[in-house]
Amino acid sequence: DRTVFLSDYQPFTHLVEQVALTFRLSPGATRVTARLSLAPNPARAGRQDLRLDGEGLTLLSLRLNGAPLALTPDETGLTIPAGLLPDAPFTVETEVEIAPEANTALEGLYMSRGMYCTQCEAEGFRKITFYPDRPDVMARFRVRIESDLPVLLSNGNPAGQGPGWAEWDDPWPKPAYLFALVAGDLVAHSAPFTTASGMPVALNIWVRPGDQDRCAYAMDSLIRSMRWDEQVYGREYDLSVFNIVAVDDFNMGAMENKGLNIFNSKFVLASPETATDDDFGRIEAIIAHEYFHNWTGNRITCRDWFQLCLKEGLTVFRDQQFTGDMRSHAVKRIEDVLLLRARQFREDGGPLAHPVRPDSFVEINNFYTATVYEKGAEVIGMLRRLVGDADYARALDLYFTRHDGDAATIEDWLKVFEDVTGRDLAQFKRWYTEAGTPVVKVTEDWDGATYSLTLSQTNPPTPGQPEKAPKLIPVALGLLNPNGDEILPTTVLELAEPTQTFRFKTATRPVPSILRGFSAPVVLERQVTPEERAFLLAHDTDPFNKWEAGRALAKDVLARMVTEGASPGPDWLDALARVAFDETLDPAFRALALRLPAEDDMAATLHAAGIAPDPARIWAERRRMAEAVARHLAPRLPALIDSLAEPGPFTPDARAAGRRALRLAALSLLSRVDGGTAAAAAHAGADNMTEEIGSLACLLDIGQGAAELARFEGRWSHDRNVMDKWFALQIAYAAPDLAARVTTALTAHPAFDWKNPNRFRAVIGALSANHGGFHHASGAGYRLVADWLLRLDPLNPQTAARMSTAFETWPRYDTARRALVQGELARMAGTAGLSRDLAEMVARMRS
Ligand code: BAL
Ligand code: ZN
Repeated sequence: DRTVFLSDYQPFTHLVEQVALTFRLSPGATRVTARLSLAPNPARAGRQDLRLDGEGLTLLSLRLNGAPLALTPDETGLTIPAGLLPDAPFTVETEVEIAPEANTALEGLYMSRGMYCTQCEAEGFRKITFYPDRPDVMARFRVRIESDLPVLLSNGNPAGQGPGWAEWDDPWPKPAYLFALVAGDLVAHSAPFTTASGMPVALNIWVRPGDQDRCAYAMDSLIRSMRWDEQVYGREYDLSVFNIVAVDDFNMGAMENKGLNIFNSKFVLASPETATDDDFGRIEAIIAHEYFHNWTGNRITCRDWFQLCLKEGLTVFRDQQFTGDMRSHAVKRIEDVLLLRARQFREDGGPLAHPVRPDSFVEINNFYTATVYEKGAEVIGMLRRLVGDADYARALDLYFTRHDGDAATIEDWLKVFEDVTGRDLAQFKRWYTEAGTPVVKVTEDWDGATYSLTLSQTNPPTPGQPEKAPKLIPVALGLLNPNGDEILPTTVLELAEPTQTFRFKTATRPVPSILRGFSAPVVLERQVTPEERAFLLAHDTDPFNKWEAGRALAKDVLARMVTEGASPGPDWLDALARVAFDETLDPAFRALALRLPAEDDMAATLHAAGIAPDPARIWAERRRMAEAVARHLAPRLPALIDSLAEPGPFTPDARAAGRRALRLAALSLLSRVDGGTAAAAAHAGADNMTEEIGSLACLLDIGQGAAELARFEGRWSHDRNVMDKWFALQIAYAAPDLAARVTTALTAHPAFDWKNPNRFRAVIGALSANHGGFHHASGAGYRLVADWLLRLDPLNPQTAARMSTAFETWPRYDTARRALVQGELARMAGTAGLSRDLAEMVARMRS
């Protein structure tokens, strides 16, 4: 059992002052020499063995203070016994051999189409050399790379180069997980930057020759991120160069290695012809996220991997703020909550639920989750609401001055808030230590003079945490009077007890707008009439709750369609039409309001109401709902579509993107009544990928588009990122009965390179995201996904394990489906040689 516990933490036995690495690159036999300058750690009493992590390394030589040592590593590392070690600073030198071309796990040093690159977070550095591979060991790295490839990059500042070699020196002590190396035939898209205090920085985005004209948006996003962090958080960049490299084979979105960010190419490369508005938005957000890590993650890192949310929650929160400032806070908040509910609430309500700060793990790669990231960001948003903007800013300043250069903990983080505000945050800390989504029930009363709002919280049991104490929940409240005037502007109530009543003097019975801005990641339960929801949709001054009211109405309607065979009534359709055609509202907001509830969301909602969801029925009723909306809005859709046409060349800004989003939402509805005429015309005339693929989706959704799909493939077969969209779209729009068959056919396509994580996710991930198809009563969806996970696992356990979360929702469904999922989980668990990654996930989902 390799379970690691937070409670077992001890500082490392030694300090690493300096690391000198030399790489002699060769695809099958790369030599890595490492010279570590070490000293006993005064925090650990007595003489200690030195344990260096190392996996899959062929040890060629080992020296202690220059003298050869004959020691044999074990499966996971190398121990130099205390008896051999001096009680003073000393050096350890190793030479190892590794084979990057044979590294299919994409962790450590590997190759992606002829270029070398690395991924070390969380524990990949141990696959490169023997080293204390833990984040609290921070050292200065100097790196020499020897290779004939033209571009040789590592962290820090350039320290010399010549034919066949380059050296890099990183002045900032860092943990090994932030190490990076890239070597390849690359070209740079470059730009200069000057920091607020006048330091020049060379910015480079390195890509394959031919891709350099698709970096402008990423570069612009980087420059805006750097300026924003100076202006909003007072954080400047701290090296003379900042390099970003785009690679095609990557397990994650991107990685914040110090001074050398490595990105999945799909989050760098963009042109109007190849990238959608969503792609542009994600590129901006991920470039910002990785850049912001330079302070929240790199300058201040995590003491141990249990503290992962310290850097991830905070950095997600920061990138959300940035996107809000760049685009629209209202739209960004709605999109973030949609994602939070779709991913994190789903995780928190199932067998994989874990606290934002877990207290044990088998494989840390399995904890890069929506809970650590997205709920981690929500927790910071709550903290900011509780202390206010000014104290949040003061606390962050204190965090940066107090902990710069530290490997810190959640306790350190909360302490700066306590010190700045004088508040005791012990109760608030439960958000970090307890899993599960709290449910807040609302009852209310008005006696003619006083309005009483009673809030009660329950904290559901989660794996390993049957009982929970009440949390401190900030509930942002506004009150409207019946003519729509706001009589109480947004006020933060602090719900700390199991039940609390809040009273407000008012001579009219108010309509409450509760949990404005989604002020806490909770489920709100309240009996609300459709009339009141429609009132809030029309009048709420809080844009999130205005959208939420419409959302709740739509979910109520769809739930009744699924459970009672009801039909959408005119009140809801009229309310929706009013928003759709309200020109005073942001088009992006209107597009979001027109988005129908997702099938997976409906399944969760029905399950919460005690009803086993029938995926086929949800799919069919959701289509019937879309058709009813389409018929109701149809007469005004052509004019709306025309009015949203963008004259002039494509721009990726939020305003233009919002207009395209609404135009495509309208086009999708119109397709249901015009037989696809308008969508086919839009597709033929599209001059950007947003409209090209958006109109194709409209056609696929009504069972058309075969010719367009074929033409699309012919046009884009040379572009991997665009072809991922082609694969995913066909599966996303396949009807439940066809989804597994369409997927199987696409896995036989010559371009289905299943070892490439993006392509694997585009196909197998698309099937698991097709709710009706994945949960098909035949079990074909479950079987196909499990087959492919088992095939991928020996090569790339990290991606296989992450994608296994498709199965986490099984407790929602009927006995037959549960048995089918349990059968697949048992089959996976019983497979010989299953990776630690996938084994842990499967075990957690079975229990
Ligand atoms: N640190 C892993 C990638 C990211 O969250 O930025
Ligand atoms: Zn991150």
